[in-house]
Amino acid sequence: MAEHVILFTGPMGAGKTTAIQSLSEIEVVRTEANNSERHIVDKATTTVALDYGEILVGAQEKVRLYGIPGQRRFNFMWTILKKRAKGMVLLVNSDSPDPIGEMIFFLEEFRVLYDRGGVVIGVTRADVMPGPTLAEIYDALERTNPGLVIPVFTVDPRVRNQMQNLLLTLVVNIEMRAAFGVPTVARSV
Ligand SMILES: Nc1nc2c(ncn2[C@@H]2O[C@H](COP(=O)(O)OP(=O)(O)OP(=O)(O)O)[C@@H](O)[C@H]2O)c(=O)[nH]1
Ligand SMILES: [Mg+2]
Repeated sequence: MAEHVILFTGPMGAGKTTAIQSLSEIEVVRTEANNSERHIVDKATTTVALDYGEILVGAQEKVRLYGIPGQRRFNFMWTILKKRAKGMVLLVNSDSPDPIGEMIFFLEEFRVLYDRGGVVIGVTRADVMPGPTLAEIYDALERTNPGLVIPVFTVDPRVRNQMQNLLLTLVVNIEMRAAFGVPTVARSV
């Protein structure tokens, strides 16, 4: 059975745990603890180690879904989770103080996942607060990472079919690049 290992990244409160919960066909492994930083993101709990779920796509391809803790103080887990993954769903909440800055930060931090497979970006919580437009996001990507092909969607991680579309786009991207050997762009020249 073919298999994909996908990492959900992005800042605290972007919706990584929610997205994996929406997608997974097995009971999700979650490591939630009380959120001591409610002044920064007002939610009851936060991931402290990882999330894990699974979903089958296409002809019996298993996709392993891992989520990182968004808080920087748990970034030792980022190093561990980064090792196995072959693609990334980067979620950025549009009500963050600096959505574009967060997006560029996580893309830089997990850039190896683009080189190994591919990346899609989901802009979340746009119903809570309108953030940057898709055009502004593509401009920022082109400025900071010229030549990379990264689809961007506005999504609500609570809605399963929106997350399925995002995930399938990533899987198709990864498989096309593997099949046709699309080169990855050099970091900077
Ligand atoms: N209204 C609205 N709520 C959303 C949306 N996306 C996520 N949420 C909510 O925002 C919160 C996101 O929390 P989590 O899924 O725990 O976020 P996380 O990225 O796992 O955060 P950490 O584990 O702390 O890094 C949840 O309460 C979601 O229900 C959205 O598009 N709209
Ligand atoms: Mg989480």
